[in-house]
Amino acid sequence: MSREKSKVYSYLLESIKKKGCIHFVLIDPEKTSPSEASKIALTAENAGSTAIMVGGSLGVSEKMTDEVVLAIKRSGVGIPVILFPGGISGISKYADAIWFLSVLNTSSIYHIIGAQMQGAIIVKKYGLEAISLAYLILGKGGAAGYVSYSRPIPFDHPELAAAYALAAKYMGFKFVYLEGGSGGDPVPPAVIRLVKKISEMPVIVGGGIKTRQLAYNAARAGADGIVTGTVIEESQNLESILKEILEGIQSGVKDRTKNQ
Ligand code: 1GP
Repeated sequence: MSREKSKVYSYLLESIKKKGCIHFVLIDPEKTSPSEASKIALTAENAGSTAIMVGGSLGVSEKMTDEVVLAIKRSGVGIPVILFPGGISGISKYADAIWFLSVLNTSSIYHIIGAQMQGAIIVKKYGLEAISLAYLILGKGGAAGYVSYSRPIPFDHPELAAAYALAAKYMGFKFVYLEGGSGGDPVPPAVIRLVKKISEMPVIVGGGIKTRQLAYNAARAGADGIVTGTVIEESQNLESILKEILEGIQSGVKDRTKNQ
């Protein structure tokens, strides 16, 4: 993709409008080699995923990020590559855009604005499109919650997540991300539903979505985007797991519309 201002952002919004809920594959450069990454990205594009996210919480250097993004780009993948950085070493000049994220429910100022201040200048230098993302960590929080000094929002308090999302909207964030923690328990539908209802923001959900049913549940509850990482990394049959997740999303959207 060319580096027009807001190009990826507009593409995401249009895709959400068209599909009701979009799918992102998350590739962690610490767990996935460049050649595996390009295979995953090509398969995801063919299956109907909207974009590829690249990032991880631990052990990811800029070189590793560059190598994975470059391999994806060189294999001819046409959908955008969006960085999902766990820190300032997760920024690659070869990506199309970056989730410019702030962990709103952390107890550490560094994870709200410190890393962002250091990274902003690199993002500008590389000419990356920055898409602001309010990152909320829920449930057990996983590695992302631990490394970012978060106070994860309990799953049985959806009103807290909704209040954060509304604040994020008033602060001008473009997207909100509900993170259950990689490989953990997925964010419950009741949380997604309330966040969407109260904030009316584009809501992305990730963490622990491993089956058609879980993708269905999140899409039906109103998620605008669903991220899957672990299940793709661990899969022996990429085509079939991607097909399952995409089918779950589509039928969740269908049933959501039916019941409105
Ligand atoms: C992690 O939400 C993402 O940041 C994806 O989680 O690896 O469990 O799919 P999974």
